[in-house]
Amino acid sequence: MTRKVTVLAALCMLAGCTPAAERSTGADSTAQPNVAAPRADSARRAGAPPDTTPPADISHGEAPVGAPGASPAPVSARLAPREPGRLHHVRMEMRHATVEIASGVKYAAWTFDGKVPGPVLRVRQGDTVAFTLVNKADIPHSMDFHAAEIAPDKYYRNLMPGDSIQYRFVARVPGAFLYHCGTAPVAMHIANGMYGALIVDPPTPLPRAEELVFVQSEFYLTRNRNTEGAYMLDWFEMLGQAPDHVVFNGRAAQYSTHPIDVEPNKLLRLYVVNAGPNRTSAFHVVGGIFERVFLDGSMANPLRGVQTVGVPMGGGSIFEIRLREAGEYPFVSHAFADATKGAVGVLRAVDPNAPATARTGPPMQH
Ligand SMILES: [Cu+2]
Repeated sequence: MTRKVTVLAALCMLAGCTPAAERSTGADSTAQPNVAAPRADSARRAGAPPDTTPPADISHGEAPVGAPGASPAPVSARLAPREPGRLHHVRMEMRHATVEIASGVKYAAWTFDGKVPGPVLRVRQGDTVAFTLVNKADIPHSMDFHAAEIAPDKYYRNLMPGDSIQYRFVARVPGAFLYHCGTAPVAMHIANGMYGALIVDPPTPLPRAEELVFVQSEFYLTRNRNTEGAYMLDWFEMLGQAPDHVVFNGRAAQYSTHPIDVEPNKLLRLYVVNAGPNRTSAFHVVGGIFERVFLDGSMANPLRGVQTVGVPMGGGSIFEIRLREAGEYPFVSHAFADATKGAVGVLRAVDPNAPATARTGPPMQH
């Protein structure tokens, strides 16, 4: 038991979190029972009310919605076409980097290629991935490709600082797959930002569509920031599964403040991968019904005509939908605590032939 606590404390120090003994004497110890009092730095805490005052003038407007013509989001959700060829050389560096996870909120992340999530990869069923992984961080890390069928003890092993590994695998199964660092404790490495999506297309192309990719994940923040002003992982909040931010593509509500323009009635295909580590994504588009859903990426028996589909941690589903008229359509995790914490965005269906003044309809009320 003592050793367990010691190991946990060491891991905690590694992650910069606050040990339990310190927390019990911290600022929150004076909080009244049964009162969800925001902490001192409440502006970025999940316990604080959302800063939509007045609320966004849109149903399900859990975050401010950008004006027409808003600049693109910090991370593009557009899924790029696959590179030609059947052999894909992929090189990734694992390094620690400060990233922005919500407006004005910096986080000391562990990353693939300096980004959270890591780069989106795309291949076709039967393609070979020639992978090189380099550890530029000062602690061990590794890689676990859900799209691969290979022996973990050979290929997913820990790389010490400065080490690298090279191997190949064939992407035999189509789908929307997670990749993540698999170094123990895995929850720590995922919660710190080490994940991404690998899309494997079927050999017969799916119908032509506008394609977007969303990786959902969570952040659990320490009370204090490091010398660079960045928050770190609070290990105990992570164990308690109470994130401060739940995000698509690494930043809370970025597609609400920067809606994604699409066309009415055009087929959309959304690849939704959930890195977690703890929260299921109850993926839903307000004002739409999914025509088809490839549940957890399976091409065998798509669901047809469904409203909300759970994407589990470590899973990825492919959603096809058409937005029937011009307007703003929020997409959310229908676990609304998580939407409030940032798992929300807006698809803005804009008729390319409509005058700019007619591009948004009247707000709906529920
Ligand atoms: Cu790692």
